[in-house]
Amino acid sequence: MSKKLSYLIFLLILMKIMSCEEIIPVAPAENELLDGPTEGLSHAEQRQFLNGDIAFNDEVFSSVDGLGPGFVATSCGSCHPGDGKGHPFTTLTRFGQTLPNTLPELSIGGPQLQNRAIPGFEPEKIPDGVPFMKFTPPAVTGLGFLAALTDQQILQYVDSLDEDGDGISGVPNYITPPPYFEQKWLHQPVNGKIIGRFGKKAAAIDLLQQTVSAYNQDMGVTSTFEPVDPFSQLTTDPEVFDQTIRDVVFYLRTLKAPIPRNEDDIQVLKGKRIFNEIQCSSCHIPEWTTPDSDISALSNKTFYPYTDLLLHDMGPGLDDGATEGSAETYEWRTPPLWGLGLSPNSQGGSFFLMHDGRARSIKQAIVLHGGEAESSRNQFTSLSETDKEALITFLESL
Ligand code: HEC
Ligand code: HEC
Ligand SMILES: [Ca+2]
Ligand SMILES: [Ca+2]
Ligand SMILES: [Ca+2]
Repeated sequence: MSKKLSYLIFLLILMKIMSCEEIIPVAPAENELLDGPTEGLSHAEQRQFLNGDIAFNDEVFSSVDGLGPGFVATSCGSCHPGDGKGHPFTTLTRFGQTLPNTLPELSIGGPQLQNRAIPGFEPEKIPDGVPFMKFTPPAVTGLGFLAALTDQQILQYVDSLDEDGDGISGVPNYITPPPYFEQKWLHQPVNGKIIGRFGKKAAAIDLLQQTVSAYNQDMGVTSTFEPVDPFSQLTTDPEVFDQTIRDVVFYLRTLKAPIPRNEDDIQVLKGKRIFNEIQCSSCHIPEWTTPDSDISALSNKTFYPYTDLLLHDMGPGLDDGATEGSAETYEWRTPPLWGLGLSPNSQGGSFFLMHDGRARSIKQAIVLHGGEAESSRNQFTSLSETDKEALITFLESL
């Protein structure tokens, strides 16, 4: 081989190596990612987590495997990318839930709009004059810890009549369980109803209910749990296996809690102090501990979701005109704040906060708080600029 040729080959190999280095991204640190299992799962549990992961993220439905006829999206992961919050592009639209203010005939096809349809079908349209509401997809990480709590634990923060006079009166959303509901020891029925924990108005009791209705309402995929197609109202053969639903529920139960970053930073510590001082922590309850669980990795674990899972009157500015369970039109469940700082990663690089994504920054989200949170919000707006910044630095570290 000539000297020139071997030099050329050497150069080509070098270029190849260098270009590979450019293409292969540096793996992000564990605390920058939401996706991943809780620590301490057994091998069998890790396998089920993986099966659920595949069903949630990789299983894309089409008309041959049960999608539609009406649907909103083709996989769970397309709305909950990387298990994080979704972009407003994947917003769900609901309508006709404004009872008792709306005529029942205006609720036909509600509560959810299936705005896409498989070939040969017309997508659903909202009837003229019917108000509609938008919901951006929330992150789904750490939910197993919230699902593991007992109703008794949630009830300790209820103060319906605001007896302590701080202007805050969280109430639970009592939900009529679906026929397939599996009562666990941690649930405490009141007149046959159970406390809802999931969804923006806490209308889903557990992760099974949330998953079953997501397949049904978001993808038009029926199951033995919910055999009625939302579009045609006809009963169909199950289009997803029970086992797949179980695996997805297991996946949601065992997704890790988001890991905070820069916890010891002076600004973060200062912001955390302010968060408590101006009553943010009255609704966004920082710390909880799970009781015993059938998944040992979830047993007796202290975790930091920053929610009370209760409904609060958030004022007329956030009233969406829709009720759910016992939730009024102006009531919202305190959303967890863990993972908040990572939201832009799955929302196309910027923030879309609050139930419909209208807040484009953390500061805007805080300023939109009204109702029971008005005093807390006013305390925020009268903070000095440096204190505001510290608070936001803390929130970004979650
Ligand atoms: C079209 C977009 C879309 C699809 C597809 C979708 N979701 Fe969701 N998901 C949402 C929205 C929006 C909410 C909030 C709904 C509400 O508040 O009622 C939500 C809520 C949830 C929650 C509750 C989170 C919380 O903090 O309370 C879970 C769990 C969940 N989805 C799981 C799933 C699973 C499992 C699938 C697939 C079977 C799925 N989602 C498919 C948009 C979607
Ligand atoms: C009365 C209870 C209450 C208090 C007090 C409160 N919040 Fe909230 N917070 C909520 C509720 C409920 C929402 C959801 C409202 C919505 O989606 O429209 C929310 C939403 C948020 C969000 C947006 C989360 C997201 O994922 O979209 C942030 C950030 C936030 N609160 C921070 C704070 C801070 C900081 C304080 C203190 C200044 C505070 N909150 C005080 C109940 C409260
Ligand atoms: Ca179907
Ligand atoms: Ca519909
Ligand atoms: Ca109170």
